[in-house]
Amino acid sequence: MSENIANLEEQFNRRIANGETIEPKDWMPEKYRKQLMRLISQHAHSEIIGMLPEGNWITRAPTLRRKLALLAKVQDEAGHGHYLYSSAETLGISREEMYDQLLQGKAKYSSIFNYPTLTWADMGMIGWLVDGAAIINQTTMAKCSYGPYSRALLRICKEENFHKKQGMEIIATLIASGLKGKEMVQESLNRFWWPTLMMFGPHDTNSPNSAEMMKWKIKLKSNDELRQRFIDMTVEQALEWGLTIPDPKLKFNGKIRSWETGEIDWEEFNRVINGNGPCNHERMGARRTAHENGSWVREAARAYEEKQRLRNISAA
Ligand code: BYC
Repeated sequence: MSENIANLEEQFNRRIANGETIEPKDWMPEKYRKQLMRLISQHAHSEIIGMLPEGNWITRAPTLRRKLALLAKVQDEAGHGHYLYSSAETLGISREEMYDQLLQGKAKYSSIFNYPTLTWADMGMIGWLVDGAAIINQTTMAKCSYGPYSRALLRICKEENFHKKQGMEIIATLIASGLKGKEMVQESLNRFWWPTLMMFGPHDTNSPNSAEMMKWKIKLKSNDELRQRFIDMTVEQALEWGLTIPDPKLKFNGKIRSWETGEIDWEEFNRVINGNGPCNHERMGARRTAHENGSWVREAARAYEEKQRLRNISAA
C-alpha cells in the first residue's frame, strides 16, 4: 500500500471512529464501497421483489378500504426501491448494472420473498412480522456511516412503521372476527415464523461479512442481536393475541428477560438464498417479464434524452 493510501485510510478510520458520516465524494477504501454496493443493491432488489407476494392479493382484498391500503403499501415498496437504487448509484454503479446483476442471479434479495402468500392473513403477517423485522434491522442501520444509505433508511423506516401497523390491524380484525379468523392467522404465523427469523441472516459466527461491516459501522448490531430483539418483542405480542409460536423449544429465560428459541433450519435457508426456495423461479420469472415489458419505456426515455441533448447543442 502506498504511503498516500495508508494516510487516507488512517484518516478514514479516524472519521469512522469519531462517528462522522461518509459522503459520496469523500475518499473511502475500495472494499467499503464494494460492501455498501452489495448491501444497498440487495436491499433495493428486496423491496422490488417484495412487491410480488403482496401484489398477488391486490385484486382479492376483502374490501375497497383494504385494497387501497394494500395498493399504497406496494407502491411504497417501489418507492423504497427507488431511494435505495439512487443511494447505491452514488457509489459508482448504474441502475442498469444492478438490474443485470439481479436478473442474472448474481445479486441476492431477501429470502423471505421466496415464500408464497396463500391467504389474506398473510397480508397481515407480512406487515406484522416482515415489516416488523425490517424495522428492527433498518432503524439500527439508519445510524450507519454512509450518508445516502442512512438518509434513505430514515425515510423508509417511517413508512415501514405505517406498514407494520396496517398489518397488525388486519391480524387484530381477523382474530376479533371469531374462531375461523384466528385459525387463519395461526396457520399463517406457522408458515411465516421461521422464514422471518431467517431474514436476519446466518448466526454471527457464520456471517462472513459482519466483522468488516461492523468495523466500518455499516452494521451497528450483529445478525443475532437484532434477531433476538425481534424475537423478544414479537413473542410477547403473539401471546397477547393468544397465538402460539410454532416452536416447541421456545422458553422464557427469566434471568435475562429474553426468549430462547429452537434452531433455525439452516439447510432450508441455504436452499432459499441459493435459488431453490418455494417461489424463487416464480419471483425471478415475474421480475424478468416486468423488465422486458418495460423496455419500451426505457427506449422512449433514452430517445427523449437524446432529443434534448441535440436541442441543447443546437441552442448553444
Ligand atoms: N436473504 O455475511 P452475512 C422489506 C446472504 S425488504 C438473502 O451475514 P450481511 C420489505 C448475504 O447477502 C427488507 N440473503 O451478510 C419489502 C451474504 O451473501 P453475499 C430487506 C441473505 O450482508 C417489501 C450471505 O448470506 N432488508 O423490508 O452481513 C415488503 C452471508 O450473510 C440473507 C435488507 O435488505 C437473507 N435473509 O448481512 C415488506 C436490510 N441473510 O452477499 C418488507 C439490509 C444473509 O455475500 N441487509 N444473506 O453473497 C442487511 O442488513 C444484511 O444484508 C443482512 C445480511 C443482515 C440481511
